[in-house]
Amino acid sequence: MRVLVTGGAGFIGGNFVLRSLTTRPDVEITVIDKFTYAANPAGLDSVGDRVELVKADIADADVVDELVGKTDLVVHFAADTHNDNSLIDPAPFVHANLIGTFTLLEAIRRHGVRFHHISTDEVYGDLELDDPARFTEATPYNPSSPYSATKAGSDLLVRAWVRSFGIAATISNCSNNYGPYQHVEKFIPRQITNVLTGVRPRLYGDGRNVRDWIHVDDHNDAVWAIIDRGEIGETYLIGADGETDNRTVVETVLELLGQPADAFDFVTDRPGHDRRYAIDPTRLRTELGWTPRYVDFRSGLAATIDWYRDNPGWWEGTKAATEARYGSTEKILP
Ligand code: NAD
Ligand code: TDX
Repeated sequence: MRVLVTGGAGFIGGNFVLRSLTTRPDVEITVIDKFTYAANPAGLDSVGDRVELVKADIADADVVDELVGKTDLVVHFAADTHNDNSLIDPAPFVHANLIGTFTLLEAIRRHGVRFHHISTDEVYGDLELDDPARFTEATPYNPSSPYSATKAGSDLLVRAWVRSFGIAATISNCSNNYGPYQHVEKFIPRQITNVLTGVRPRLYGDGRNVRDWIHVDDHNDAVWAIIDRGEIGETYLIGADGETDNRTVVETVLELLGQPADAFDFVTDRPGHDRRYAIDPTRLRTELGWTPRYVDFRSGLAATIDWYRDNPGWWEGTKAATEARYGSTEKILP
């Protein structure tokens, strides 16, 4: 099977490529990636010539048409992905997430190729801390940030192309991922690499916001379950019952790195900061038989800390610039 992976030089797409080479000996992979600031192709160093890498924008209709025309399946990870950046400059988010997805869908329609669209639970907005509800496939869309609004728009484009043009597509909306090869701008790698470089972790607001953490390999195994056994035109939510508040995550990182649990700072909150995300993954578990392998968040986090400690060469080059960007907007609260 020939698979075109968009955004395969990023965090989740890169892990998808690495894992698929082991779990799926029958696949031949081509990656299309623009290699934005978020890409780090060093993660793919070990794949040699088993993967073809194409440096291009998914909004480039000619390149996309040619690549889609010679594949059996497109798994679409490419996106601009960091909420904080979308609050400073939303333009690249509209370009990659909306125009890029539209460009892919038009090629999919022309060539009749199977499409799987990767999306996020942020399209549903947020939940109160004391709300017993979790997001399901029936939850109405209510995105908060420019990032999540463009992801919601991209999901709706896919749904319309299924209904109006009959393309063979599925969609998954996953909760917050953690694991190796995640950019140091994101919460968990930022705090781990802060401690490793002697900087105190930074918690937005009151630190009580909740995210539903899932290991990136569990996410990617669920993606394959949907590609193999999912119903065309359907949406599946991916989550691993990992609800944890941000302060607990930071305290655990500090403890696992041998630091006092209170050695962190509170900083200015993110504007419009979503309070809580929580996924009900019943459909994925009961209909497709998927179960997560990483059920203990603390040990998954410990393994992730080990990975960042053992691979400084992968992240050191981007750390200073990332912190300089944060430094221009955030202030330590008294
Ligand atoms: P990432 O930022 O680490 O990687 C994104 C990749 O897409 C980068 O390699 C970048 O170069 C590439 N890219 C960006 N714009 C492009 C363009 N116009 N053309 C081609 N390539 C382009 O992101 P990630 O965390 O790996 O997220 C991957 C996907 O998963 C995204 O669609 C995101 O919305 C979704 N998602 C992420 C999470 C999470 O917790 N990280 C959770 C749920 C869903
Ligand atoms: O330094 C920080 N301090 C802090 O308290 C950073 C970077 C974040 N936070 C908070 C904000 C969130 O409540 O931690 C939480 C997680 O933040 P991010 O890693 O920026 O993730 P989030 O905004 O939840 O979005 C992520 O999950 C869904 C991904 O970045 C998205 O791409 C994905 O769709």
